[in-house]
Amino acid sequence: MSTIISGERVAEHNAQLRAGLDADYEALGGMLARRGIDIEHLTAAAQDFAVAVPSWGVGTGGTRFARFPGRGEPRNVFEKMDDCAVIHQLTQATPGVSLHFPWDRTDDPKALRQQAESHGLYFDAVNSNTFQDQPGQQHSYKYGSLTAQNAATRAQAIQHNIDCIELGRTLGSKALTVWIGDGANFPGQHNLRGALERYLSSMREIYAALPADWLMFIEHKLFEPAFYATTIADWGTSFACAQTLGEKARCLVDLGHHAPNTNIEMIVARLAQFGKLGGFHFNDSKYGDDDLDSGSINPFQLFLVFNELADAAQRDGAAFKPAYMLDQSHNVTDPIESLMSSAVEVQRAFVQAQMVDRVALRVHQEANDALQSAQTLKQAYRTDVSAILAMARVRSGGAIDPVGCYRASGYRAQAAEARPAKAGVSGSGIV
Ligand code: AOS
Ligand code: ZN
Ligand code: ZN
Ligand code: ZN
Repeated sequence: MSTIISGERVAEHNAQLRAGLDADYEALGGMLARRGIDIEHLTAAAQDFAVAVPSWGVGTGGTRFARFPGRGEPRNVFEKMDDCAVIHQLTQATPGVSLHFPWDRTDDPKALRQQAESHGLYFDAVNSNTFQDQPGQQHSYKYGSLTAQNAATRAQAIQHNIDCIELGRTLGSKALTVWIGDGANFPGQHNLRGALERYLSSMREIYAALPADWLMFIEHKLFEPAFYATTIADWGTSFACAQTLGEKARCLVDLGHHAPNTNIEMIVARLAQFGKLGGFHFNDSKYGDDDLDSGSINPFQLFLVFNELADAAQRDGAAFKPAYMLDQSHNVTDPIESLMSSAVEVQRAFVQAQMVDRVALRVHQEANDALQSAQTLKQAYRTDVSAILAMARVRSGGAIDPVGCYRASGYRAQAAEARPAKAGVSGSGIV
């Protein structure tokens, strides 16, 4: 397998930090042992954890007002894959890449797959895009895509999704994520029920094109770009559609797609209970779909989501396997640094949730001891598992401090030279 940053450089970096890590790891191991937890078990679980990186996340994002490009941004999907390879090399937590079409289109999908495999990467869910028009496109999505009034526009949007499945098949993906921007800005603009009927009829055709071992993820979002009524606005609509479409249709929860203060962990519990939790787009937000770095605003919520996932995994065993993906927009940071730290934050929440004493929790719940129930969760959440995460990385060949190692490598400066700025990089606009 080929690495982008030299293995010696990473080893050198690790050598400088190794003694400190060993001491921290031993101290943490002792503390956890007193709680009856085997640190080695957690480290092994952390090594197995994976969250996919969005191809569109390695370019600098933007808002509806402006985009301030960064240095050395990838100019095509092959360069995006190089950046993804760096993220995985240093974190050892992101072997999957989620592509977005047509942003990531290539005439040579086989070469793309080969490049990915040479870096130890694979392709996670592919995302379709019918929320903007592409040059030369016959029918505009201005008034909707899968729900459009115009049958030819709907047919075009359906065909695009089927093309995405085809491409994904060549690349080895096993799922299609469908997020549409369809909705209305004015009361009366849509017959609300009619729009959903058209959505379902379009989705049935896409569903029929899914290979037997594929899943389809329905991503809901409260608002934006539609500001009065979004067709797939909430998990209830998503669930009803997934239920109607069939076994292969599941719901995808993007953490930023809910009204502020929504109890997202409860949505996760509900979808898991009824076998419809397909996966996640992780990110964080303060107001709406801010697409900030995972764990940067509300890490406790992220932990509570993983607490529900740990509960579901315990109940349902190996059959419970939601897809984990990041979906972020990096406007003021180096996207590679943001994606590395975000992957680590998601992995942190996962490990902390493994530490919850579920037997004690049940005892407290059955005794109606609200305070001790909450304390049981807090005990896990307050435990700093950084040494476990770093040890998992070293053992898998990654970096003890991914951002530090990345900065020392000079990768961004090299990329800036190799990739001179180009206007209008696709897939790095407003997400
Ligand atoms: C949009 O808000 C959604 O989060 C989608 O997942 C979207 O496809 C992605 O953000 C890329 O634009
Ligand atoms: Zn998303
Ligand atoms: Zn979003
Ligand atoms: Zn988003």
